[in-house]
Order: sequence, then structure tokens, then C-alpha cells
Amino acid sequence: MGGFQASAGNDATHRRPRRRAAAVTKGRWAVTSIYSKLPAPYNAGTYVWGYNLNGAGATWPARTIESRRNIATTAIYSNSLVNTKLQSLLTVDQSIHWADPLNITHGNNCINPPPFGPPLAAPCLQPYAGPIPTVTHLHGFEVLSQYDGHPDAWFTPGFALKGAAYLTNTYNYQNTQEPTTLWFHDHTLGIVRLNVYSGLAGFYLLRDNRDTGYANNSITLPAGDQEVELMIQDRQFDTKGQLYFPDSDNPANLNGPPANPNKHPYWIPEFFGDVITVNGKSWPVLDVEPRRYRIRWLNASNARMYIMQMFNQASVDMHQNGPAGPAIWQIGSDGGFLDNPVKPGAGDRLRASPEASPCARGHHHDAAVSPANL
Ligand SMILES: [Cu+2]
Repeated sequence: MGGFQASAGNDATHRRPRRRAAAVTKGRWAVTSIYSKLPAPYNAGTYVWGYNLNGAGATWPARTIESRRNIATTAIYSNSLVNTKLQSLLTVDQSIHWADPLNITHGNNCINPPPFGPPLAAPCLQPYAGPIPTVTHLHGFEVLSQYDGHPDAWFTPGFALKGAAYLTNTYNYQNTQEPTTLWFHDHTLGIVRLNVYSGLAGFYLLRDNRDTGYANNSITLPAGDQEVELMIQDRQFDTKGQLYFPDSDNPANLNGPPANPNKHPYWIPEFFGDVITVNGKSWPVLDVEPRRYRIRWLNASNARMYIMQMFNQASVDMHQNGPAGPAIWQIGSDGGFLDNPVKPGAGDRLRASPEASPCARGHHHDAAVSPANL
């Protein structure tokens, strides 16, 4: 039985995505040209959090985990989120139902703001600055509840404080379900939006004796460099190149002071970023060969939905779409492989064309595309 350790790691300055295969995303523009003009410490890059797998260093997204069906594995989670710069940049609202490690929200009745309750007490209006809670959920995984990363099973660094549902930090993953693309991410009550935004997410590929990941697999799936997982997330950045999460839902004042200082001072119902990142890179490019690819794309954004489509950009620059490219064939979803490949076709108002395929938040599509005619 194999296993791995994952520590929610602290403040890696982030410039590069993790690389699993040789076919990787790469930035169209040199990232260093942006950061080098910033004052220290921001010239080191964007501060993010990441999972540190088996001590190989924290990355956003995490290094991809691959497991085999019916071979159990163990995940041992710990929390190293101490003295983080990011905590002061992403404000945690204490007037919503959340993990509340220091009992500030509960102790001050912060979850009943006006007009439902009296004016909030002063401690409710401060962004949380205490020890950071985290817990990890493996999304779409069939697992016993004590290993599921319940939102109230969070723990702070050193396990000093724990949520009411905490039982263990050693999760037994049986891997009995059909092979599919899974992903793990922070699941802490009331702050998933911020902790995943910070970078706490990664792929978990469940394979079997057909979907082996090797080129000689019996169902002729593209493998090796032709198998690529893409984590798609929208972000906002401030003028120092750092992650920005607006406090205000006022369209005229999106990045200004909180719109509801006396209610939920640091909370907005939805987030839409203006920069799309893939595997931790802004607007990246993936170089491909003229052959079939298997692309596992995951929408790990907070709220945004995507319509995926291939365009032929051979004679068009990145700022406009070229002619429609080859079709995307969907071969799998969160539940595993489809019985037959499906070409997401016309008849859905969300689809821009018969070649397009929508992908909702938290969902993954396993797709086969053939850019052979590009
Ligand atoms: Cu999830």
C-alpha cells in the first residue's frame, strides 16, 4: 500500500506551474518582466499557498497524484500555514457561518448582522487574523465520511485547534470507484473560496488496468505527453502582482472599500476574475503536436463557467478567435468514462458552436481532441 503526505504549505512565491509531462503550458509573455519592476518582496513573484507533496515543495496547483483502482493509499495531511503574507491580502469575514477557530464569530453573535440582528460588535468587523484552518476534500471520491474532509474537520497548524468534525489527519483512500479525474482542495467551512483561491488544489488521477497512463494501453487513450490535465481558474491581481479578492459587490466600487461594512464587511456572494489561469499560469499557451490528445480540464474557479472550444490560431493573434478548430470529443466526466465518446453538439443555448463544450464550476471533463489539421 502506497501513501503520500500533503502539507498545506506556506507562501511559496509562485512563478511556474508544476510539470508532470513534457507537454506543458508556457507563458506567452516573460513573467519576469512584470515582477522585476516591483518593489521587494513582490519582485519575487505572486504569493500563493500550495500543497507540499512528500516534501517536494509547495506548488499551485499541487503535483498531480496518480492512484490505481483497488489499490488503497493513505494520505497524511498537515498544516504549515504559519506567518503567511497572503493572510493579510485575502480578508476572512467573521460575520458568516465559518470555521471560527478562536470562537470570535460565535462568541459575538456575528452571524446575525443587521437587519436581522443588532449592529455587529467590533470584533465581528475585523478580518480574521488568527491561526489558519484547513482540511482537504477529494472531490468526487467515494470514501468513508471520516476521510472525506468534512468542512468542520479543519485543523490549524500543529493541530492546535480542531473543528467539531475532526477525527484524524490520516485518510484511507480505497480507490474502488471507476477510473476518473478527481481533484483535491481545501474544504474549510466558510473559507473555501479564499483557501482554494490561494492555491490549495490539485489533481488526483484514478487509473485502472485499461487507463494505465502508458502509450500501450488497451483502449488506445493518448498517454504520456499527449495526456494533459488543465486546472482552469480565474484570478484578479493587484498592482503589486498579488492575488486580489474584492471585498465589495458594488459594481462601481469593486475594488474599493467594503460595500457592507456593517453587515458582511469582507464577503461577496460571487467572484469573477479578469485573468484566466491554467495550471497556475496567466493566459498560457500549450504547444501541441498534430496528433490526438487527451485533455482533462477542470474548472476550479470560484463562480465562472467556461465554454471550451478549439480555434485555429495559425494566422490570427491571441486577442481574437481564428476559424473554428477541430471538435472536442468528450470521453469522460466526474463519474468516469462515458459508454461512447460524445461530441457536445448543437441544441444547447450555452454552446457557441457544435464544436464547443461548456464546463461548470467544480466539474471536470475528460476530452479527446485531435489538432491534426491545425
Ligand atoms: Cu469540490
